[in-house]
Amino acid sequence: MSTYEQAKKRYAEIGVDTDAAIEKLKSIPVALHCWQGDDVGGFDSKDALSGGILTTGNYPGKATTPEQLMQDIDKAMSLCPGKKKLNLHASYAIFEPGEFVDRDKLEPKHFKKWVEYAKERNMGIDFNPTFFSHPMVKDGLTLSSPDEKVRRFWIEHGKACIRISQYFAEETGVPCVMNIWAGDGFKDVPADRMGPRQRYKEAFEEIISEPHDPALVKPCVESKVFGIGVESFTAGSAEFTLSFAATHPGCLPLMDNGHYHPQEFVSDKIPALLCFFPELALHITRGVRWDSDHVVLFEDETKEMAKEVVRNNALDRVYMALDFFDASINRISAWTVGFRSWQKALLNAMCLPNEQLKKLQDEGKFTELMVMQEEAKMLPFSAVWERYCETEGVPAGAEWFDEVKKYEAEVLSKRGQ
Ligand SMILES: [Mn+2]
Repeated sequence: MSTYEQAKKRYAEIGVDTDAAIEKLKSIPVALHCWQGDDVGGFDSKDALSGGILTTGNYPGKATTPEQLMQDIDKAMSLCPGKKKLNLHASYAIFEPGEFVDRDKLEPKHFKKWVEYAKERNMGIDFNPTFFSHPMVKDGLTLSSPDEKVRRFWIEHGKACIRISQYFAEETGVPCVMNIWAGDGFKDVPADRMGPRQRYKEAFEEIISEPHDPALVKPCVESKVFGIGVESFTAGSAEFTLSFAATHPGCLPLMDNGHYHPQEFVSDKIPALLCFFPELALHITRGVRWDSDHVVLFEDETKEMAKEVVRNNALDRVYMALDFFDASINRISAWTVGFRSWQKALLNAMCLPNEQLKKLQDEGKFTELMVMQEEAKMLPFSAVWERYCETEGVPAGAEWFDEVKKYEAEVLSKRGQ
């Protein structure tokens, strides 16, 4: 018997069908974020990264053109099993030589090359207006600014992004999740906490009033606890965005697991929101002591988040996207480790005896529950993972890194930076 056949038999004994888990996972899209490839640089502005977020590190070989970024995304995706979706920021607009429009004037045509790229690869596209790294961010504020000119500029940007999201969905045939996150806030103690939030609320409302098909465009609002340089106040706090989503049908809450206090867990928040929202969205990341956006690893909280999506039968209600950026390591490896880790977490969750465990809890058999949950950690999961990778035509083990090393020698190291 092969290693997989043995593992399959072992899992069958506890009522888990590993073949079915593998087949199911192949159909579940996960969005890969373009911004790991160039440290959130984008193509539309030479402004340094700002808005409360920060990349650290200077690993050589980052993409500096759309062609390079696309080539790098292809390389990373070729090493990852599973169904992919592309996640773009508005700052990744591609202009013709000599052409430029500011963010309030962006049009679908500025993303035509991305659409062609996605269609050739049979992928949908998710989208994000870019409310940072731009001279119109005034005193750390965009949509919540008291300056009407500033606020108007960013509202027009948001509306342009709704139109572009509609274009993505129509072209690819896949709904586009459009996430609104702005780092608006104050470094020090504000005198007015409600005014900025009231303006932020009205700005959100204007943006989502832009005509769109709610079946094709899924506007989301993402919260945050604080950012670099805006430590004392964040307009889009958890209560703010959650309340907004709850009171605006068609608008989804988006939880980024780096955007809460370090002892809060998004795994616990997922089922809470599933009780109320038909759909929600996730940014999957790894915060080390703060919203550090480290590469996602196959670790406890990652596994726990995946379990909450899988065992609540919510794979078709939760839009999953990765969101991290580490400039200190090979960026293809960063993408690959992160994407593979979330795939492992989903597959692991699908290979647990979830119904049995739930039954033990409901029957108050907490001793048995602890024993079984601990024993489940030692099931031969690696054999199932290897089979999944084989059927997806990607390396099952660390040999994927040989491909990255080759790519670094042949492609990345030749980029003059
Ligand atoms: Mn995020």
